Amino acid sequence: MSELYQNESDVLNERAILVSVILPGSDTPGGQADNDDPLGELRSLVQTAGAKIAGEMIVRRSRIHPGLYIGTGKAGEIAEAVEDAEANLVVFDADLSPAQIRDLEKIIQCRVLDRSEVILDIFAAHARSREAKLQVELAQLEYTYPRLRHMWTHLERIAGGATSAAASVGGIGTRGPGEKQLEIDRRLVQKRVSELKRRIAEIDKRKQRTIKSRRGNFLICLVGYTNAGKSTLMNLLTDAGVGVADKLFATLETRTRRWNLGDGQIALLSDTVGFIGKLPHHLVASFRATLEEVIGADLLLHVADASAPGVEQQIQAVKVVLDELECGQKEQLLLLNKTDRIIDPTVRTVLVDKHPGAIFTSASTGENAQAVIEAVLQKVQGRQIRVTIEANCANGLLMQYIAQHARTTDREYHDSNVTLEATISEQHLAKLNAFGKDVKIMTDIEK
Ligand SMILES: Nc1nc2c(ncn2[C@@H]2O[C@H](COP(=O)(O)OP(=O)(O)OP(=O)(O)O)[C@@H](O)[C@H]2O)c(=O)[nH]1
Ligand SMILES: [Mg+2]
Repeated sequence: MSELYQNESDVLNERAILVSVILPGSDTPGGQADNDDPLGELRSLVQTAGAKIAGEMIVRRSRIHPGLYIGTGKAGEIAEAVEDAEANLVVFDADLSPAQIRDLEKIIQCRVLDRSEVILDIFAAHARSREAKLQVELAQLEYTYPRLRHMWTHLERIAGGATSAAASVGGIGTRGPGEKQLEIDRRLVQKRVSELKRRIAEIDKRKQRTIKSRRGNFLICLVGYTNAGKSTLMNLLTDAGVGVADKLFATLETRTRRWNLGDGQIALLSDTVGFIGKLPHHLVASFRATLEEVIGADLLLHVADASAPGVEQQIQAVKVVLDELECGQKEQLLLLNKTDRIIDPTVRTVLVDKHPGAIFTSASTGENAQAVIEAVLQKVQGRQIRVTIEANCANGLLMQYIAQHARTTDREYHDSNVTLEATISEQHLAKLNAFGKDVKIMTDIEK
């Protein structure tokens, strides 16, 4: 295979064979999202990471082989497929242990990557902000490093000097800061991990402060499977000018914009990193700071690609991640997006039955944008309550909050205080309480 590495462009021309292992009773092998096309998602991931698909294999097994993940015979078949297709990479739609990868590479005689390594590689290529870069570096050191380390020494043996060329120009699983650490001693890596954790925690704290300073605003977060159309919807709803791409994980950072809902209501809308099935637990943890907005949100807009054959599995995968973030019980609206792509009308009927409260949208044609605004407005305004508010006029922030969020029907001044008869939503009322002794609320005239 060394002739494949003759020059840089050859090295970049990665040709991958995809392997999915299906076990009995597992409907969603390896975290893929579509039973009719078990390798559909891995294919998109690998293409997004920049490799060409040279072949695909589906392996059915009664159980996982503890040493190799698949049996020796199957590993031999993959080795043959690699040779026939002139591939230089094999990607498994599962998470493999470093030892499994090492042993598979011995038989297959080329690089073997697992699903998480491909995802991390995409994250590394897409990370722009300092925060995202630190998070990717941490995740790579914790996950990829033990694998890369053995891979390097091993590949040096099987491919001669070829891998150093591969390292210098990059390939899937070698991009990002992880590769720089390869020569560094494990102890230094541990030191770097602690340093990264400390810096991420600092950013996290700053973020928490920003979120707190937005107290009084209604925070809405777009969440959903990667490529569902979150950023496109954000642009449609707020003219945000956020980057959109037909790639997985186009967005790696949260962006927040003011959203004028009309009727005097302003909310904040955040776009977030997309979710994916079977994201390794610590990867979710690394990106927790990025998802801080989700944790602090008052309402989640769950965007799903209604035209994707695996939409139900994608919706479930998002729910699993939300539960992991302890946000599963938050107020939510499901937006079934990309309706312009649905050709078969029964698809809609089935979705309506399954998700009665959902809104069908198309971020491309603008279908139902108004319906989304109205549904959100209802949530923002919540149940309106009539109250009597006694407030200290000297507290400017408090007066401003009342002016923005309460509808006053009557007011009476006495000394430095004002007594207002007003209508206010439950959420805003709860936040009004946070102004402490400067405000007294009487809800005895609740409707
Ligand atoms: N046909 C159609 N395409 C859409 C629609 N919404 C988004 N897209 C396309 O789908 C692709 C992904 O859209 P994004 O808005 O980047 O998706 P995202 O959910 O932000 O994805 P990540 O940031 O990668 O998680 C882009 O090519 C969009 O143009 C829609 O309603 N209809
Ligand atoms: Mg996006």
